[in-house]
Amino acid sequence: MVVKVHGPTFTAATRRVLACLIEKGIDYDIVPLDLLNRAHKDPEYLKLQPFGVVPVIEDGDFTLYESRAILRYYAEKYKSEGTELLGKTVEERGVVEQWLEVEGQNYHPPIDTLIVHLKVFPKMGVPADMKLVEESEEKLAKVLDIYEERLSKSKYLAGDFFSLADLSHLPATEYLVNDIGKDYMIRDRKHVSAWWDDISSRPSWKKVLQL
Ligand SMILES: N[C@@H](CCC(=O)N[C@@H](CS)C(=O)NCC(=O)O)C(=O)O
Repeated sequence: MVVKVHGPTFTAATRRVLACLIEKGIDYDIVPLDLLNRAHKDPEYLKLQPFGVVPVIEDGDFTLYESRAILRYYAEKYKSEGTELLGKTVEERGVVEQWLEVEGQNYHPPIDTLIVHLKVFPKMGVPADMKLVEESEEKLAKVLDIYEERLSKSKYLAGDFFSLADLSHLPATEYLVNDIGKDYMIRDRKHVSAWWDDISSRPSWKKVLQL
């Protein structure tokens, strides 16, 4: 069964899903959506994703949205295929889940604000709110200090194995490092920097960036 992934390949949440499918060796077809022309607000698309955001997957008759839910679904469904992304014990699974939550709740939001104000708004001719940018950078710095401490003791976030927790960080960190000029936030922290070099050099991520 080929999985249909609805969403443009430059968006963070779609890239997160694609990285997981590639790690697991699952075949997929991308259904591109023209966000500029608001295809994600089209009634036909809203039948699949009623909140009008990307991505959504169709796997036969089964439909699923929310990128992190999709990661968990495929990592569990194809547990013994491709890269093991959930850990081998319930404790490892618990720690994977912990860092997946940290990514969604603490890491992604300030980066998202930076991307909107430093990349999206300039393209639309909307002035960035520099106070908000500064506050988001401060918030992110505090989060990254915690990551630095964690990664000084553990090669990956959940332990000595690459997992969904690390994978989920790839899209936002890619924008932070290579798109909005905030690479020093990663590079100034030795262990975070080494971790980023490691996870971003995985073939799956290189493939996502080529799509
Ligand atoms: N929590 C959702 C977030 C989805 C999301 O915000 N997608 C963005 C692209 S990364 C989007 O569709 N933006 C278009 C819009 O908000 O109109 C997920 O992880 O799937």
